[in-house]
Amino acid sequence: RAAVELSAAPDRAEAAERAAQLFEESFGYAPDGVWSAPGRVNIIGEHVDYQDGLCLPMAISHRCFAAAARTPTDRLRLRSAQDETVLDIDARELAPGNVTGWPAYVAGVLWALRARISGASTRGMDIMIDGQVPLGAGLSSSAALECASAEAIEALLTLGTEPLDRVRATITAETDFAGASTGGLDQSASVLSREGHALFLDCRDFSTRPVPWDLASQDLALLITDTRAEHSHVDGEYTARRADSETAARALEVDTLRDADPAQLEELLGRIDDEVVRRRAHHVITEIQRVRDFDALLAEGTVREHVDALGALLNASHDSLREDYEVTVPQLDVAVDAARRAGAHGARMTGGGFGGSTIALVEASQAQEVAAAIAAAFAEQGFTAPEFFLALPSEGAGQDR
Ligand code: GAF
Repeated sequence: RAAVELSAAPDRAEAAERAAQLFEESFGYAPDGVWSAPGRVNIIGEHVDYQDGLCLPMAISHRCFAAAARTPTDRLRLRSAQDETVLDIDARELAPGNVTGWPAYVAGVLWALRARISGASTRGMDIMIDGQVPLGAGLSSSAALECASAEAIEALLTLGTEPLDRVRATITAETDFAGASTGGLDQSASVLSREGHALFLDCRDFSTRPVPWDLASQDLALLITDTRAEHSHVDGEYTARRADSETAARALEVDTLRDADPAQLEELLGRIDDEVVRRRAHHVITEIQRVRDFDALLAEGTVREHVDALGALLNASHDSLREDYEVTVPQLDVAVDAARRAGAHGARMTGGGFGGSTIALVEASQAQEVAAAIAAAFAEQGFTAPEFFLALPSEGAGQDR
């Protein structure tokens, strides 16, 4: 089989330098600083964040950079290295609906952060975005954009917010300003992740705990496959799944499915009349339990020591998302099947689904082979060629220079 490329993210320091240069070329003066935030993969705990569930994401090495400066005007001026759309708006007049496209994800953060702080400055700023998280790959390029912007805005306006305030503001920006539904998984991962660790996230209160996830020292790797099947969860399917899970919670007379006891699963499911809603509930309740089980294994030993059991949980998560939650597409299923057949310990889709990426837990020495097997399966099916990355657990949002 032909060797495939496992793409690496650009070097962080070099990318920050580039963002500063782009700012200077575009605005004609040097920025006050450069801030960045990473994309993420979710290792396990999918489509549970909006039901107060548990998730285990990690930040990846691909980041979005924001070079920015405070200005003595009232204007918010936004530019991007990836898109020609520019924004130049009176910063005092930001309101949901008056900014569209990618700038809404930045302007919305300014709007949401200011709303949290009484008497916050409304002075203007210039921001140049350089997004290095692959777009449309389900790796949270929009959360990275929001969270890099939040770091820059916090620093420029010295608002005094804590990381968790920024998580909440970026969620509000996405749901109330940009108009895309989201449960908070992506923003939490982008802001709160620690290098070398996965992030145990309790979506009930967004409390977190770093979980050691150093695969490289254990000769293991997490292979990301961007299936290149365009995904978009601004569309109706994501909203429909949320609605189904809310219907299930009402049928079970709980606030959210987090409160449904997995030990009573069969009895609880028996109380849901609608067959589709019952399957949706089955996914959410069992997925939250899988995160507990995954976390318990990691608390008890290394990934290497529990690699088979961890892999089995990843597989079960994908199968549940395919059969019960119905958020996979053929590209996701083919990538997962090919990875498993090529010897991955476990593989699953990651993120919202309907396209996007998969992850596979593999022996480091077999990453190439597994990627080649996925590429071959895609060629056989006539799918667009996928792209591959290694997921290295990276640091959350912060200042670069
Ligand atoms: C998308 C959403 F933005 C997240 O909030 C989460 O619901 C995820 O899909 C599914 O786990 O990434």
